[in-house]
Formats: sequence, C-alpha cells, structure tokens
Amino acid sequence: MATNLTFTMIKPDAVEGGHTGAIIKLIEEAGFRIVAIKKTQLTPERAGQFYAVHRERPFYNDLRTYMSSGAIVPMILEKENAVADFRKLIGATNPAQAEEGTIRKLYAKSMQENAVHGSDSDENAEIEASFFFATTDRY
Ligand code: RTP
Ligand code: MG
Repeated sequence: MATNLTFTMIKPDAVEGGHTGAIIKLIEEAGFRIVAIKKTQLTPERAGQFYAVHRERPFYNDLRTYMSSGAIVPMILEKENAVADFRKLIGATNPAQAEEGTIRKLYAKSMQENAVHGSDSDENAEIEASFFFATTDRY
C-alpha cells in the first residue's frame, strides 16, 4: 500500500516538560518515519496564521499566546494511512477523554496544553508541512 504524509508539532508544554524524546520514541515505535524535523518558536502572528481556521473560536487568542510561548518541534511523518493513524496515536483533544496509551493521555496537561498537534486531512497535512519545511528539507 502507498504511504502518505502527516504533519505534527510537539507543543510548548511538552517541549518545556522534557518529553520531546519520549514522544518521538512513541511516534517511531508506531511505525512513522520522520521525513523532516526541527526545533523553532512561533511568533504570536505565525501561531495565529497556523490556526487561522479557529479564528472565530473563543479559545483562539489563548491558543495563539500558548503556541508562541516556547519552543516547538515540528515534524513531517510518513506511514500508510498516516493522517488517521496519527490522530489515533495522539488521542482526543481533551486528555481527560484520550484513550490509555495515547500521547495526549500520557503527556497532555489540559485541553489547551495537549502536547502535540496532528493534521486532520491529507490536504491540511501538506499545507501545514509547507508552513515549516521547504520541499528540499524533506528526506
Ligand atoms: P490540533 O489541531 O492541535 O491537532 O488539535 P485538535 O485537532 O485535536 O483540536 P482543534 O479543535 O483543532 O483545536 C486546536 C487546538 O486548540 C486548543 N484548544 N483549546 N480551551 C479550549 O477549549 C480549546 N479547544 C481547543 C488545543 O491546543 C487544540 O489542540
Ligand atoms: Mg485540529
């Protein structure tokens, strides 16, 4: 079966908490191949741009502030059925509802500070990957 791509970021709470390595280990053990990776920090403007789909939501301003509050680790990942399988691996947005063994169950602190992002469609995966990585930075 053909593989496809998804995009993730380890969010500021998890990077600050020292969980980067443990989260990458779970991702690789689940069969995802890292195509691109770096450590960076978003400005509030870029964080707002990344989550522009939520601009009308009540949590949008808090989300911008949180997502620009510290370093993040964006990655492009490859696997069969990457988008859906990765959403399964990270668990529900609210860690209280996330299944046992998921990344959010293990490492999220709250509904907002929920450790990782995962793309919700193939189309958004490519848009989000391009937000951080040039085609020539993918291996
Ligand atoms: P993500 O996009 O980061 O993978 O998360 P998601 O699909 O599970 O959730 P989404 O609805 O897209 O929300 C994006 C991020 O906004 C924060 N959030 N806070 N306080 C709140 O009620 C609330 N709701 C969402 C979370 O950081 C969520 O991951
Ligand atoms: Mg989302």
